Amino acid sequence: MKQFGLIMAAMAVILMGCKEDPDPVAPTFSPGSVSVSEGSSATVSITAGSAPFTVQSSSTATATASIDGRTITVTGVSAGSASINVSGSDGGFATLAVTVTQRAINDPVLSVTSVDLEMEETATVTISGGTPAFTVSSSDAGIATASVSGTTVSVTGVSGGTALITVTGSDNGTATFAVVVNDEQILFGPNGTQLGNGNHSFSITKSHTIRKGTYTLVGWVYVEEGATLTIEPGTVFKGTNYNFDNREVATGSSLIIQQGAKIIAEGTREQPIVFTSAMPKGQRQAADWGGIIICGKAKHNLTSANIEGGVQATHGGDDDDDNSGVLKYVRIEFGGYPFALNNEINGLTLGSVGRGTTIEHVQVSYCGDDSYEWFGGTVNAKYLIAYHGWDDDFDTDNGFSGKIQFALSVRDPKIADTSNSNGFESDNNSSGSDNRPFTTVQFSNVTVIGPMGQDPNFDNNSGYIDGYAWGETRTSEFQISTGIYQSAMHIRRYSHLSCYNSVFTGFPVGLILDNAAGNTQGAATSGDLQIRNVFFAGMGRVGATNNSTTGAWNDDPNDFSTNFFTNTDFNNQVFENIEDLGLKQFRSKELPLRIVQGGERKYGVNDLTANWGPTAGSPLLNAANFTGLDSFFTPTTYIGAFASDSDSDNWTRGWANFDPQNTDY
Ligand SMILES: [Ca+2]
Ligand SMILES: [Ca+2]
Ligand SMILES: [Ca+2]
Ligand SMILES: [Ca+2]
Repeated sequence: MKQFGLIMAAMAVILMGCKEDPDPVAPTFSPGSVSVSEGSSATVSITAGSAPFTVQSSSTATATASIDGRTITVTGVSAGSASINVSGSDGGFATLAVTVTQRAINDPVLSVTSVDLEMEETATVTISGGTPAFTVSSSDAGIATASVSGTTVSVTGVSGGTALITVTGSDNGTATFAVVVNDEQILFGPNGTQLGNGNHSFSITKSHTIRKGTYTLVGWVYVEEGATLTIEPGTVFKGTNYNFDNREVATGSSLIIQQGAKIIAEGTREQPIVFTSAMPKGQRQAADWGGIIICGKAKHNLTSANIEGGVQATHGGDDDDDNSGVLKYVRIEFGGYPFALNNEINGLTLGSVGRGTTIEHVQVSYCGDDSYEWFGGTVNAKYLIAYHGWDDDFDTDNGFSGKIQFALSVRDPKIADTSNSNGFESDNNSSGSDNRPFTTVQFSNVTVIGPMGQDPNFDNNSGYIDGYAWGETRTSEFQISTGIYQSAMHIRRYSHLSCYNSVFTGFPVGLILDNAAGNTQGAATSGDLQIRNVFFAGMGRVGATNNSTTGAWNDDPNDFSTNFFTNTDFNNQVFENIEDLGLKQFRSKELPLRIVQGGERKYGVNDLTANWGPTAGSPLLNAANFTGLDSFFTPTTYIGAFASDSDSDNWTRGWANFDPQNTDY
């Protein structure tokens, strides 16, 4: 027993000796080694050995290490190999192998792969992805320059050619995009915000796209055969009076689309394309600039055809299907400049434009001549507005044979032209000869709100019709003369115009089938000229036979025009009072008066109150008839331009502007 006790004591001494001086335990790791990329960190657990530990990198230029309890954090610095020396508190030691891999480069991602630019034009490209901060460089700053702010790259076209723009991130990731600069300069001025260089005949010979923005239109800008001018939605052009080529006489700037050229001006209801005055709001007037002239290759009945207005632009040919492009959701305001007496630029002038062309949702406002004038051609149109024009609203000449449905005209009673203002004016040609093709335009669903009835003080003479004295302070070439009102429809000089399912209010005369030159009345008698399902209301007289510059129209009870209009076979109707039509409104003057000229408040219509539709119970409802009209015309049950006075039937809403005088452009 004593011997057993000695053995136990000896063992205890041995065990106690072990505690006092153990062998060091080398640390072990999980995972056993580590791979980390530049700039990233990884953790490793120490699975054996005595805490606390110390760590030390063999190469801090490659990787650094820190310790927290039994966890090592390794951070990659640059590609290579290193080892982390790990020492335990018991002197145990081990090395952790570290491999640092190259950081993955994060290339920038660009919003486009290429940009088409005009000279002087600036466009932006957005960077997503990549590693800020970014730098940019151009392969040829003589073609395009580039700069970057944050994640937005701006590029500006300098001269024709292609440059490669390289975007580099702080991690050296790169991305490139091409800038193709059109080699024909059409934009000038500060930041390329001027279309045309101001020359008398500035030619665009190549295809261009005008990016959404605000531009001035300067001089006469011609788009030549083979070229297409595309305009992005929401673009605004401000037309100027410009004294170019050192001429003493300024000329209203205009955009002229030549035969064989195209304009693609396709706005939207939310983003119409606007051509307006360059004058500040409150100071805009009719005839502040020229207008838009489009020339096509369809037929006309002239022998040679240079378009009216002083520009050099021929029109006409044999291609009735010709396509001059698209005008859609477009407004033309304060144009219509009188280049010479009886030689005016209208708001929209269409010379022999073919039926391949699209014209829909166009508004011409405060035009210094006719709002629309067609010289020959076959182009059709829907949804046209002529608002507060100076001369005639819809003027058709020289064999125009297009079809027009859904059109609105609203006259300003204080504005009429020296040539007498009409809703329709129509000729076959100036001599009234039977040159072919005849003017055979067909209108349906037109609402024309004439001057009478809008203002109880209306008086058809120069004492009342003062045109707000617009133009009186202008140089002679921009003055526009006032005159008097004449008729809803002046059809003369052998025109074969036809009109269906339409309503006209408040002119001194409703219909003039004028036989002074050419056999217009014969065309009516033979049925080549048709007026069917047309309502007149509040006219001074239903018909008169001849034009009058004095306003002295006869009251002949056997007047041809009156008898024709009231022929019961034709379903036309005459209402004594405009109120009888049940229109939502017909008095612009009772609407908010917002135009200010010389401190005086004048007419203007707030877009929110603009509604010329029929109210419930209107005789215009269920009065239409489309027998004999072709498929261009959408059959309606109603007469006039609008199905009802509801917002949803008001096709002017959203894109039209009935108060452009007070619009910030
Ligand atoms: Ca005209
Ligand atoms: Ca006219
Ligand atoms: Ca005319
Ligand atoms: Ca006229």
